[in-house]
Amino acid sequence: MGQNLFKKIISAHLLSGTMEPGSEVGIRIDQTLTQDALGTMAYLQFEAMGVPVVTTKSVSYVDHNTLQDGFENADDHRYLQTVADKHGIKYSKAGNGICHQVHLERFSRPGDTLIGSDSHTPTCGAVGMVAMGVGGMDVAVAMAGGPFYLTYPKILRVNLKEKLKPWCAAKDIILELLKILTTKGNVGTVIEYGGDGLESLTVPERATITNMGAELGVTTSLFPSDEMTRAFFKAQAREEEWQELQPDRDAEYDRIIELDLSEIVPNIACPHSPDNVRTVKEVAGLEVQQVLVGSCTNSSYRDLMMVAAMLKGRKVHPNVSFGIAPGSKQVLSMIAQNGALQDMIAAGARILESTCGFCVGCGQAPQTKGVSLRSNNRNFEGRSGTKDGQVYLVSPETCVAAALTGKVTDPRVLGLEYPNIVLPEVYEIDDSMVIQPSKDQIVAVFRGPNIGEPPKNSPMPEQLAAKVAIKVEDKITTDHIMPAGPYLKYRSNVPKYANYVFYHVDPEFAVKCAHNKEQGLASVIVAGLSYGQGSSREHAALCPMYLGVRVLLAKSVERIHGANLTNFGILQLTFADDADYERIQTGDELVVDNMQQAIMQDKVWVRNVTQGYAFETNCTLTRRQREIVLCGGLLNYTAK
Ligand code: MIC
Ligand code: SF4
Repeated sequence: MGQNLFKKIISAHLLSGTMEPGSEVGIRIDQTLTQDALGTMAYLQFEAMGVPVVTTKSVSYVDHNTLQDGFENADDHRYLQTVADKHGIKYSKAGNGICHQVHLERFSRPGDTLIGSDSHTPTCGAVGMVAMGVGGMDVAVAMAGGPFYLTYPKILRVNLKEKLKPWCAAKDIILELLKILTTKGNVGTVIEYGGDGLESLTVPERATITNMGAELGVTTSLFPSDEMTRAFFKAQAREEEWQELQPDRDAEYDRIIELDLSEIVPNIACPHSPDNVRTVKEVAGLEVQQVLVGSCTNSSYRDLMMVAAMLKGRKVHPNVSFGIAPGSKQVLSMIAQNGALQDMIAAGARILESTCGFCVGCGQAPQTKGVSLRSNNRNFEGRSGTKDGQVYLVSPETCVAAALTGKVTDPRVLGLEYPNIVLPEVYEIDDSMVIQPSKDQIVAVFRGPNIGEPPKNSPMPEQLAAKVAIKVEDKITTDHIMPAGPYLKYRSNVPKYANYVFYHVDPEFAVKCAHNKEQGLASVIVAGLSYGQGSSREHAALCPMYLGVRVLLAKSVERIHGANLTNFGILQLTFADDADYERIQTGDELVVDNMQQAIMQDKVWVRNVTQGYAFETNCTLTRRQREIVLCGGLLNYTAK
């Protein structure tokens, strides 16, 4: 049997382990990326490792929070620039664009491995890279030359056939897959796309699909590197970095799904989950108050040319606020030069900065109960900044249809001529907003008062006594655990940010943990299925750790969040019997005895002292991960 593409790339980077589903492999990392909201912690951790210059091709982006409402944000940016300069990291200034869009354009390379402290890092899988979202600590270790460990996944092949009909977009393909596979239960899977349908899908369209693999919860998604990829590299003046990469014809897969592109119709993910997908036709007629095009999912040159062509000579509906955030300076500059930007402005669109902005709740919060149609990838409750905001996820085509009519509208019924968007043969190349590092060891790293030390955990005690501080249900996202938006500016200040853990779920959470601490008890989080979906933000582990959380008891845990918990020394256990989830209550006091021994078993017994019973839990960590947890996290483990 031949090899699939994932296996080919991993075997070229394999440092330890066997490539079998479920076993841990260590791999060499070629490239890393970070963004401002999670970069500061990654670089503070990197500094703590004492390595002078990174061993990887690394880029530090500023794209998430550029509002600079107060000194914190600007201070963080200056810290990032100086620390990058000193340690050999390229620095992409605010305004240069969204990390995944820029990385795809300027740094991606078929066959390379990339990890990034952002869950949408798999976007670069569009050009045949193995690109994965991880916690900042893992990025720090890779930059220092250490291996990256992952559980070898199962490979799901998605065979695409035929081609999309007019007005049906790449976004509709990935929404269709979300309908089929949902956001739950795909941990430990990698998606490889193949089939004749590839021929008609351009690199930016492929990137929309790999980008939202993050919402499926898969480890990564990848496309082969073919002639379409070559054309993209040529147009980016980087043809020499291209190489062809295909799976073997008789490659092995764990599962195969067929998807007929000609049957895909405009789709819409309804509040409050990316897998709550219906057809646009089913939701048509709903009044819309806000439309936003942008984010790392849909802000490419192709997308914005489509938007401009649909807007040309028309006006945005009087009741709609329509914002457009181009994905990168390259995109913005090109649409400015070819007149497309003017068509947007004339139609009444609001031109926003080339950043994540609205997507991460930095501005553009919708009105009370407002319906907002967006081209991005997440519509978790409250993420927009308005708790009762109703966010729907759609293609740029469907966005414009709503912006013009004021209602959810299937773009096929608008009666417009379908624009023929031709991708440029040459993109505008100007990398002047990427600052090359001096690697000068005497550079003074700027540290504003908002930047603290990364807190360390203590080793796991031999007898762990803890109290359940919160019990939550299924599909708790990292946005529930560690809200972004207005609190983003505290990302470098853990003691301050920790006050907001579970802020919108139980505002008393931090206080309860502090109370447990006073009584000499650790805290426990109890959760349902798919705990920790969404963002890679390690603060969702780091801040609970700071508050004294030592154990997560859940029905299941998502990959990146699970890895972050281990990195910060929080033990994750899953219920052997769901009935035990039902029985346990907030405030219950729990005990795990003989931790050194207990943690090395696949079954760990937990005593519920309050209710007077003991129950069994599963521990699925690898031996290395168990040792990390015992040490109280990766920093302690590495030091040891
Ligand atoms: C997101 O889309 O949720 C973010 C903001 O990009 C996060 C990173 C973060 O929390 O800073 C992600 O996806 O990892
Ligand atoms: Fe930025 Fe949104 Fe993409 Fe996250 S999902 S990287 S916030 S654009």
